[in-house]
Formats: sequence, structure tokens, C-alpha cells
Amino acid sequence: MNRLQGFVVLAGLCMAGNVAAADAVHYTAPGKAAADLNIASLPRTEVKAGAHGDAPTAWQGVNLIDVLRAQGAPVGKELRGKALSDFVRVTASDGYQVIFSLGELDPDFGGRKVVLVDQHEGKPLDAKDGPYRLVVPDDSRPARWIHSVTAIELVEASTTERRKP
Ligand SMILES: Nc1nc2c(c(=O)[nH]1)N[C@H]1C(S)=C(S)[C@@H](COP(=O)(O)O)O[C@H]1N2
Ligand SMILES: [Mo]
Repeated sequence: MNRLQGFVVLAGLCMAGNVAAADAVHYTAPGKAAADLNIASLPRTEVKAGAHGDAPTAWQGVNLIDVLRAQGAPVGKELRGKALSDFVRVTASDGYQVIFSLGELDPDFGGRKVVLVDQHEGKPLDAKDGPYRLVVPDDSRPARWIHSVTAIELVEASTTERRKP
């Protein structure tokens, strides 16, 4: 390959990398290959919520618990024993991070509504918040409404030997 061809290939790789970084949410879990999330097949949900006492507005996306279930996380009947110390860490492009325990999210336990939203009032999120953010309508403060989400990780936090449930 000559220098021009090399440049074209390199430029193409850089552009592909940038697109992936801006648009994809990376999912990782112990013992599972890392993957970019595809939420297109998940049921859509809408939640009305306002941050800082603002009038509620409509956010559309998918429930975080459905994302986790689709990725094979231990939820429902599987959520027992050691899995009850699992948590979910969400990371944004600015390095901001928040966590939720799996038990907090699972409808059989805490059932907290956490929505991975890609639309606000039916339109894609603003560039500064998007393409994905969380909305946690029942938190009293909106500090876990993490925007510009780039990664969702399932983390095992148990520090003892595996115990039978
Ligand atoms: N990526 C990222 N998300 C974030 C924050 C942040 O610093 N970085 N701040 C949080 C805090 S403290 C608040 S109060 C809300 C503010 O949301 P708003 O910008 O939609 O009002 O975003 C949350 N999400
Ligand atoms: Mo905040």
C-alpha cells in the first residue's frame, strides 16, 4: 500500500472509531465478551419526570432492567445468593459514574424505575446529553440522571466465597 492509501485507511479507521465512541454504549459483565448495546429490540417505555423541581416532561427509552436481562444478567429468579451483591456501574464520556445495585433495580426486589433514554419529548437528546442518558424519576435529586452514557458494567462485588442462597 502506498502512502496515500495508508492515509485513507487510517482516516477511515479514525472516523469509525469516533462514530462508535459517540453512538454506542459499551456493555461488560464478568465472563462475557464486551459488546456494544443494541436496544432496538427492547420494549419502549416513557416516563414523565422533571429535574430540580422543573415541571415534568416526557422521556422515552428502555428500562435499564430490561437491558440487563437481555444481556443475561441474573435478574428475577436468578437474582439470589452471590448475585445479590452485584451492582451496575454506568460511566459517561466526562468520566462521571453512578451505580445501582441489581437488587435495587429488579422488580422482585427494589423495583426502582431507571430508564436508559434516547429521546426527550419524542426527539433525540441534545448533543451535550446524548445520545443516551439515564432518568431516575423516583430519586429525590437528579444526580444519577447521568448523561452522555458510554458504558454499562455489571460488577460482582461479593468478597466472600460463593454461598448457596
Ligand atoms: N455525565 C454526567 N452526567 C451528569 C452529571 C455530570 O457531571 N456528568 N451531573 C449530574 C447532576 S449532579 C445533575 S443535578 C444532573 C443535571 O441534569 P441536567 O443537566 O439535565 O439538569 O445531571 C447529572 N448527570
Ligand atoms: Mo446535581
